[in-house]
Amino acid sequence: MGKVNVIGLGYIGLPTALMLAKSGVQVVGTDYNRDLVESLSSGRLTFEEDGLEELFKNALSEGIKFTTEYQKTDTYIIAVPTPYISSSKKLDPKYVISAVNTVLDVCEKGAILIIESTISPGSIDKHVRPEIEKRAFTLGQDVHLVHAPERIIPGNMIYELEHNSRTIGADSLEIGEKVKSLYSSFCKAEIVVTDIRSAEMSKVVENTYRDVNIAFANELAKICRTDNMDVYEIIRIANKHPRVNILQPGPGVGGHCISVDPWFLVGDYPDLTNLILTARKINDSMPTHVLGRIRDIMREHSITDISKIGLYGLAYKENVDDFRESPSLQLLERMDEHLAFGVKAFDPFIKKRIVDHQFMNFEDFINEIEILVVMVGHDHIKKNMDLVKDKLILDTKNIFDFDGVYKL
Ligand code: SAJ
Repeated sequence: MGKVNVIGLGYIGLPTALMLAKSGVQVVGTDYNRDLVESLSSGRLTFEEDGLEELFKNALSEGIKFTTEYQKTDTYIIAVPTPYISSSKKLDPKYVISAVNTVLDVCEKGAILIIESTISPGSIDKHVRPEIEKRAFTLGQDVHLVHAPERIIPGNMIYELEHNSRTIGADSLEIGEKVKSLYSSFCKAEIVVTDIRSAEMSKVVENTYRDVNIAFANELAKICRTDNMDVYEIIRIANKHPRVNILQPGPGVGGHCISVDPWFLVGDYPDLTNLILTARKINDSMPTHVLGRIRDIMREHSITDISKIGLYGLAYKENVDDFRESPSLQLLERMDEHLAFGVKAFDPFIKKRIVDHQFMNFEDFINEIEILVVMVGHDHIKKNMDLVKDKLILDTKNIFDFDGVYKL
């Protein structure tokens, strides 16, 4: 294999490109965002992630390059966004299609196009193969398609790139094995080679499994609330059983993966997805459940002023700065629909203003509120518990263990 051209330098493409480079593979990273390319070329990272800084330095010293141009080579990794259309719940493959077409403009004969972006099952057959055929390329000769879905979790990406098992879906075993050996340059775990449809489907199934499990935990939280039982204690005990592993309830499910991928199955198999659809609905109902809990606390303490409520955490989960589909944003949207304005918000990871009444300083935020609603369990709040002890606290993440704290 010659040099690898990684297309799309976001949350997945960049760490993958850096890992390959660090492992001695010749890598060029391409992104159409000029500012991003300039930033990376001058040694500035574009997002925060544990261990990314060091990896970046290593990759730079191994000679990784960043550009807006697609390279002429025989191996491409495409990690562009796959947005989903919220009205139809379908995937929008436009960035993948345009990346594939641009690769076809420049690639060498026999090139391998590895698609890492999460796609709905069947997308390669439906959207990618026809593009290639339209251009009169013969699949399996002029160009080979591979789907190698990523599995890394924001917050622990670098570790997981090296230690998570991976799936490679290819049309032929020979190409599958070739790509497997490329990924083995940095991935120390098992790499399974399969066909493309199985790779697409297993990726979506993994995230759907997690969504359904979280929905179960959230439903238990609601049941326990009505009868004053401690859901965390119950899950803790149930999980002692060797074949039970219930996840944790929370204020909702955010991020660009678990709250999105199950919809692909619902969209494509509407008559067969009762459980999956119900799980989605339960998880989407959690911000409203949190609102109900806030209302309970306000009533109990005769608080009527909404501006006394402070949401802690705007990110979709702990210790990341990604706020896509975050439960806090979902909650604020629902309040907005009910003309309930003025809730304050703070997130130590989010340095730009994304909502009204957002504070940039934690102490100022705390001084202004009476009810602290912990939506995200960042380490920051765990270290600052002393500062909030005199507040009414609704802890949706079960991180406070002192008396008087309200839970989900
Ligand atoms: N959450 C709960 N309860 C839990 C665990 C999570 O409410 O017990 C919530 C989180 O707070 C968050 C959401 O679920 O709002 C999703 O967070 P997550 O940490 O479970 O997962 P993601 O979305 O960051 O990453 C997932 C991972 N998939 C699986 O674990 C099956 C990751 O491995 C994938 O690479 C990623 O999706 C992806 O890109 O598809």
